[in-house]
This record gives sequence, structure tokens and C-alpha cells, in this order.
Amino acid sequence: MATPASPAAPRTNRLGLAVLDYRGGKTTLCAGCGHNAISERILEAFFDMGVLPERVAKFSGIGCSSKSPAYFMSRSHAFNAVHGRMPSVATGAVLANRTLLALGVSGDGDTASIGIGQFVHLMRRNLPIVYVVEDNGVYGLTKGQFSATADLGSKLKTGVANELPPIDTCALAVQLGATFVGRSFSGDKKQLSAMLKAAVAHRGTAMLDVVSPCVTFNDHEGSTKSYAYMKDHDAPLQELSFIPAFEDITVEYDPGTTTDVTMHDGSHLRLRKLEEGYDPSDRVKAVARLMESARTGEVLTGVLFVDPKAPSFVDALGLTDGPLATLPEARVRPPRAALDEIVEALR
Ligand SMILES: Cc1ncc(C[n+]2csc(CCOP(=O)(O)OP(=O)(O)O)c2C)c(N)n1
Ligand code: SF4
Ligand SMILES: [Mg+2]
Repeated sequence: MATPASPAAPRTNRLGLAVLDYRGGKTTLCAGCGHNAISERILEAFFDMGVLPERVAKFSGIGCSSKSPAYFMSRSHAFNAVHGRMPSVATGAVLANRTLLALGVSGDGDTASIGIGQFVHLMRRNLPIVYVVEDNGVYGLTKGQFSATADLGSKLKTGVANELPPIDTCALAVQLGATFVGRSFSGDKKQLSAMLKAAVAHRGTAMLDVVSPCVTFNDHEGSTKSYAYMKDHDAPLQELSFIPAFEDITVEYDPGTTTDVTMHDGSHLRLRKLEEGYDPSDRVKAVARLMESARTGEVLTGVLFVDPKAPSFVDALGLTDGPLATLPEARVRPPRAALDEIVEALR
């Protein structure tokens, strides 16, 4: 008699961890919400990259999007900040402990409405952080008011039209100096996964604006952040593939149409151009191309800008390698002679 097959062992990553080790609490968001799909892509990216969950610090503000870090990677550190104030909390944490891998999850309201002041300063500092904006064009948590990323003329379910022009978080981030800027769609598994992995490998600010439809308040006809609109207007700039440093480069390479970006850790982000002449290292053209796409109503997705060589904020500040909390007293307290010198100078 044949012996019954034993259940297959779960797939593990290079740390020997299973996907289960990257899971979080059960989601309380609406079924079909784009944010749930983004949570899945985030945990898969960290699993595939073999990042120890305990090395990751998750930061968020307030909103359905900002609740989502509770639904992945329970073993990581987490801080749910005040609405729109996540960047300053994340900045403090990263400066105090540069060994952490920071992940910020925000919403379009949290980032572009109440949090715009914090967002713009984060973008110009090049703090090492993966900053994801889950962009649905509305305040989902407070029942669907327009946010600052809602397109001009976009309609609420009641038929009310938005009369204000949108803030494009990507154009703003590129213009302010962010060193990795991309836009994706919660429904595009392949593109979003590659972009998240490259963002994790990047040592600087990686800002990803991910169109993430709110099925309850903004997925109707007339909305430009709906599944249907994205299906018809998504204009990908490249086909992306990401090869981590620990894998051999086996993907075929066609130099005429492909740009290969080497990330800090030796990983490769491969961009197979779909649009003739698009150069992701040119800030001016990236902003121009985003403005052009806004005019035509298409949603440009892919890596809009990348500069893997710019010094990060922690490098520029010359911080110590270890967490500040672990520094011995002898390194943080000035010696008696130094204090005496200061007191003497003030006499
Ligand atoms: C200081 C402050 N002002 C206003 C609110 C109310 N509020 C909670 S969430 C939210 C908007 C969230 O929108 P978004 O960031 O787009 O997240 P979503 O729910 O759409 O994912 C607002 C205005 C608040 N919690 N705190
Ligand atoms: S209200 Fe909208 S954003 Fe919030 S969980 Fe539901 S679908 Fe998602
Ligand atoms: Mg929103």
C-alpha cells in the first residue's frame, strides 16, 4: 500500500523564514480595497529579499492606508503617528538607529493634504526610507471626501465634481530631490513587486505613489482612481525586473532597450524601456513627462527617477554606525576637561 504523501514543507527564504513569518493581523479594511493588495506585495517583497522582520520599522499616520501596517509583518517595530506627522517620527527613529530599515505607509490625505509640510521636507533630505503613498484620491477613513491628489473634474458618487487641480506627489518628490521616485497600481503585481524590492535595496528616500482604489467611496464612473480607469489609462514606462544581490544575473540583456541600475547593495534594477527616449536619471524630463501625462489623462507608471549614488541623510550627518541607545557613556558624555573648558570660556 502506498504511504500517504506528507504535506509539502513551506517555501523559505535565505534566512530560513516562511511567508507566515512576515504576516500580520487580519485586515479590517473593506474586501477589494487596493490597500490590502499593497500589504500583500510589501510582505512578499520583504520575504523575497530575505530581510529579517525585526530589522524593519514600520511608520504610518492616520487613515485606512495608515492602519494597514498592522496587517503585515507583526514581528517588526511599528509606530502609528498622528495624521500627517509620520515623517518627523520616522526621521527621529532612523537618526537614532540607522541599522533599522524604515518603511513609511501613508495615504494621499495623510501625505498631500494635512501632511504636505512634513512630506516636502522628508523628500529633500534623502533619509533612508521606503515611503509608500496608498493613493485613492479620497479620505477613505472619514467617508470619501476629495483629497489633494483628486484629479480636476473627478466626480464623487453623488455627482459632485472636484474643482481644484491635483498635487502630483511624484512630480513634487522628483523636484524636491527624492532619489527614487515611482508610481504603480495596486492591481499590477509584477510592477509593484519589482519596484518595492528596488526601493528596499535603495539607500535614500524611495517614494512610491501607488494608485489604490477605494472600493467603497471612489471606484465609480467619473473617478480617475478606480479599477476601470486604471485599466484603460495606465501607461507603463518600462517593464521592470529586479535581481537581488544574492542571485546570479541570468535575465537576458538587450542593451539597446534596457537600462540596468546597480543599487547600493549590488542588486540590479533592470528597466526595459517601453517609451522611446525615457531616461530615469533626468529630473527635469521626469517632471516634464509627468506634467504632459496629466494633460492627456494617462497615468504614467514605473520608475520615474532614480539616483542610487546620492549621499543619504545619515551619511551626510556623519552619524555613528550603531544605535545611539547602545553607545557607551564614555562616547556620549564629554570628558570633565571639555566641560571645564566650556565653563572657563563663559566666565
Ligand atoms: C489632526 C486630524 N485631522 C483630521 C483627522 C480626520 N481624519 C482621519 S483619517 C483622515 C483622512 C485619511 O485619508 P488618507 O490619508 O487618504 O487615507 P485613506 O483612508 O484614504 O487610506 C482624516 C481627515 C484626524 N484623524 N486627525
Ligand atoms: S473605505 Fe475605502 S480606503 Fe477605507 S478600507 Fe474601505 S475601500 Fe479601503
Ligand atoms: Mg486616501
